Amino acid sequence: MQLDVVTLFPQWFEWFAEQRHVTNAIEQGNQLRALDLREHTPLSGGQVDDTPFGGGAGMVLRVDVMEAALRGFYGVDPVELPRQRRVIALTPGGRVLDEQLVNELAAEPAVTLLCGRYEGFDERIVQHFCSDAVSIGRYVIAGGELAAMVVCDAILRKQPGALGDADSAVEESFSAALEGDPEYPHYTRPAEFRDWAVPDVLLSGHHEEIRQWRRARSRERGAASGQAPLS
Ligand code: 6GU
Repeated sequence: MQLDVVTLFPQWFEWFAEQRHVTNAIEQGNQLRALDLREHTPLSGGQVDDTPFGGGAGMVLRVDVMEAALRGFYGVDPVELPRQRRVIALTPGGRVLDEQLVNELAAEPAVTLLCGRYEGFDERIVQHFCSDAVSIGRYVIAGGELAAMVVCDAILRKQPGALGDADSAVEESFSAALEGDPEYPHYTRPAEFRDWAVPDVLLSGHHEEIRQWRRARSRERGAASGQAPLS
């Protein structure tokens, strides 16, 4: 897939792009680009934002600047863009990212993530250039960049060949294999440590009993988390 991030801080993504599952995904033919929102700005001095109409705190990313950026990167009128690829505004008020949305995005051939800063986007950006607005949770962080990295990480690790062990994404938290429940607890050596025992069943070698024990612990965690399982 082609994954683009439009950001005022493209250099932040250099570190991210060096992470193993990301380099693996790229070697498998996926693409990750951090595109500089300022590169095509029509305003002087690299200006990208402005004060909000109606007053209030903070600065708002300008629609003309985003239009110029998207037109510059993709060579089309950006109103056409949501028909060609998923274009996602990262904003705290958006659809909350979960495993279902990650799976949906991971299956797309092309996704563009727009990072908000300051008070966010001029609403016309979201309305006319985007297919979706996505949030990584019900709290506010200073900008969309870290949210974009979360989305990129979640999507790229789903790409074939991204993880060292192909099975690690099969039976993991929230997967269909666990019916949407969180993962069961893991233990490794040493089997004896202080007086904290490893559950006997895991040392028993009885694969079916282990499977049942894990499924039960996974269900308990799902119930305790208060989150509905996958439909
Ligand atoms: Cl996508 N952006 C910001 N600024 N804060 C957030 C968020 C996004 N998702 C949760 N909080």
